[in-house]
Amino acid sequence: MNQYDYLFKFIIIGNTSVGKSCILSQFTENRFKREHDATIGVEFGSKNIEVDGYTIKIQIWDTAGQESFRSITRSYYRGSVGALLVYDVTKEDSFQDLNKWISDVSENANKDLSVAVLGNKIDLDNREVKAKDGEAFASERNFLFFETSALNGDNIGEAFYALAKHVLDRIIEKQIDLTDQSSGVKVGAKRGKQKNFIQNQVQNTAIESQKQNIELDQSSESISISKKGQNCSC
Ligand SMILES: Nc1nc2c(ncn2[C@@H]2O[C@H](COP(=O)(O)OP(=O)(O)OP(=O)(O)O)[C@@H](O)[C@H]2O)c(=O)[nH]1
Ligand SMILES: [Mg+2]
Repeated sequence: MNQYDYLFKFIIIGNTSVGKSCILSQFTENRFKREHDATIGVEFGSKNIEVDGYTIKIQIWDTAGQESFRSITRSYYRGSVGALLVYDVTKEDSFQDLNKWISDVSENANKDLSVAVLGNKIDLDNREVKAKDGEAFASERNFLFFETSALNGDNIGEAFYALAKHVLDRIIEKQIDLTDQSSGVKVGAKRGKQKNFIQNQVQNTAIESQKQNIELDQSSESISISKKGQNCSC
């Protein structure tokens, strides 16, 4: 049963071996894998979180970073409302390649995608990318920014939460068309029930006030009749 208010579809993209699959498994199962089993095509995970009193189901598509899978993974961009763009802080080239991933996103994904840039593997000592460079890159483009470790879980939950909140705020500000099938957002049964409840309340209030108007009309009619009667008897 889809007991959530909204479902958000997110994609994780970035060079091979930056830790995308580990970020997913750390977020969904609090699990870390030492070995690199390169993702073939795409893998999938999901988790419910609470944001500002809303239950959000995050559906995550973890894509393969290897070049040979690019044409397959590109087809998963469309219909996403959020993207986690990952680089490895110990690999300068994975940071430089973010531009490649961004042009891929702008060619294939929804125009108003919410994006979070994640500099991963901060538990390692051999850093090549400074935090301030990652931060500047993200803020120039109005993207969220986090430095993370899929190994010990640092900032993983926070990054997903912030991206979900960014999307939720856009929904509340009516910047996302929820009737658009490819928006990357689905309204869940929980939200539907609340909406029906509110609609019923509004309808009941309208019926109630109509009833009161009829009673008022009837009583004013009876007043005018009795007045007429009075007039007649005069
Ligand atoms: N120390 C450290 N190692 C990490 C971290 N995240 C991932 N790794 C390691 O990096 C390697 C690659 O991780 P994956 O999650 O498989 O990488 P990926 O980005 O999914 O790679 P593709 O599926 O090929 O695109 C693995 O050996 C992980 O154990 C991290 O935060 N810290
Ligand atoms: Mg992977």
